[in-house]
Amino acid sequence: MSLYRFLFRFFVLYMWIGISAFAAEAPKPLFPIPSQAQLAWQELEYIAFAHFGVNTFTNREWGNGNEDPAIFNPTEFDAKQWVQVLNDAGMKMLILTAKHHDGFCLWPSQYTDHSVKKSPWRNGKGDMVREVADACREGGLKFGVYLSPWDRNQPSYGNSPVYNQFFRNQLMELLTNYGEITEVWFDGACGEGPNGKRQVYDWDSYYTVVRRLQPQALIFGCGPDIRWVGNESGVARETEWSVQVVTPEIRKRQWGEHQNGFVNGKGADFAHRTAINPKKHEFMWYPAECDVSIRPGWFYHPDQDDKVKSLEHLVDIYFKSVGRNGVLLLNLPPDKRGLIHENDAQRLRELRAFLDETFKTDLALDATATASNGRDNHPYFDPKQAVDSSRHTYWATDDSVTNAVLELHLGDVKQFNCCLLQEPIALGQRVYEYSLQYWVGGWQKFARGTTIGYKRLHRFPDVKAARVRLVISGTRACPAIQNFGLFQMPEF
Ligand code: FUL
Repeated sequence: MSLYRFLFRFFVLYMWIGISAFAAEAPKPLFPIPSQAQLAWQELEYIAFAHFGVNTFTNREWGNGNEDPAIFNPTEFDAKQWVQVLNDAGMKMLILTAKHHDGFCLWPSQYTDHSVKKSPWRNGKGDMVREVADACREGGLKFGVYLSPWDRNQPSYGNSPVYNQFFRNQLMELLTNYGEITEVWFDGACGEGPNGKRQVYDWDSYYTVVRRLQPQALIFGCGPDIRWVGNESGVARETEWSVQVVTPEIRKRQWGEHQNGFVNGKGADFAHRTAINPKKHEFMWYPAECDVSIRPGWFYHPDQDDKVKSLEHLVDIYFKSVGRNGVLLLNLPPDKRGLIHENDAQRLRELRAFLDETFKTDLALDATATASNGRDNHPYFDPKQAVDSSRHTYWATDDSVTNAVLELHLGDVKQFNCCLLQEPIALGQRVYEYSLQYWVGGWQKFARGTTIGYKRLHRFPDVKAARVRLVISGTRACPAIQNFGLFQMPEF
C-alpha cells in the first residue's frame, strides 16, 4: 500500500471516529410515518380544484349524462390564465375534473364519444386535460386529475365487470398521456336510487393501475393515501390526527363506506388519541384533505358571481384546514368563457395579501430559547432549532421525556395574536396535549391543543409579552418541535 493510500485511509478512519463521537442520535420515528409522497403532498398545503365541464354550460351541479357535447364551447379558454391566478394566490397544485358524473370527458378518450371530440371547442380537436397539464407544468404547479367513477352517460355503467374495465381504460389514458400526475381524486358520490343501476366498483384494481403507472401519485377518497376530511366546508377537526386507526371499513373500500364510517370520522374518537391506543389497534398514516368551493356551487353559475366567499370566511377556512394539520383544496370554477372569474381571482389575491402580511414577521424568530430538556444536550436538537424557521431542524428531548417546556425570551415585549407550531412529521405525529402560556408575573394560558402534526395555527386575542412558553403535557413518544412562531394578524 502506498503511503498516500495509507494516509488517506487513516484520514477516513479518523473522520469517522470524530463524527460518531459528536453525532447525537435522532429520535426514532414513531410509526406510522408518512411516505415521501405523502410528506411532499402535505407541504403543498394549499391547492386548487377546477370543476369544469358540461355543467358549466347547463348551469347545473350534476349533469344527467344526456347533455349534447355541442354545448361545451368555452370561447376564451386559457389554461395560462388559470395558472397565473393560482400562482398569484400561492397555490401549489391544480386538480381538474377530467370527467364528472355526467361522463363528459375533457380529453378525447378513445373509449367514448362523449367528450371534447364532439364539441365545437377547438373544432373537436382540443384536449383540455393536455392544455391544463402543460400550463401547470410550465407555471411550476403540480397537476392532478379528478375522475368520477359514477358515470351517468356510459351504457355499461351497472354492468360491473364491463364498466370497471372501461373505467380502468380511461384511468390508463389519463395516467400515461399527460406526464406526472400528483393526485388522483376518486369521487365517492353516486346518486343512483334503489331502482337505478348498481355498479360495484373494483377499487383495488383501480388503485393497482395508479400504482403501476404513476407510483408516486397520491390516491384520494376511500383510497390508501389521502383521507376526505368528512365535510365540504373545508374545515378540519380541532383534533385532526394524520395517524388513523385501520378499521375493517377502510379495508373494504366499498362505495358508501367512506360516507358513513371511518373516513367521515363523525365519532369523536376517530381523530383523538384515545382511538390510537397502541394496545388496541393497527394504524396507518392517513392525512386529511379539506375540500371546499370558493362559491356555493362546485360548478360556475352566473348568479353566484356575487356569492364568492368573503375574505373573513376564507381566512377562517385556511386556519381551520392548513392550520389544523390538513391540506386545503379550494375549488375555483372556471366560467363559460373558460376563465377564472375576476371576482374569484380578486378574492384569492386578497387572501394571499392577508396571509403574507400575517406571516411576514415571525416575532419568535431567533428568540432566546431554553427548554426543560434538550436531547443529549446536543446542538442538533437545541431549543433554538425550533425558532430558526428551518424545515430541516427541530428541538427534541431525550427518549424518556413526555412532559417538556420550551420557553422563548423575545427580548422586548411583543404583541401577537397567532401562533404556529410544527412537528417534524417524518418522525411521526407525537404530541397530543399542550398549552401556550405567556408571562405576566405568573404564567397565563392563552391557547391549548390536542394535536400539532405538520402544522398547527392558533388564533387568539392580542397578547403582549416578552416571555412565552409551550408546555407539552402529553406525547406518544419524546416530543420534537420543528417550528414555534408568533405572528400578528392584520385586521380585516
Ligand atoms: C362531490 C360531487 O358530487 C360534487 O359535484 C363535487 O365534485 C365534490 C367535490 O364532490 O362528491
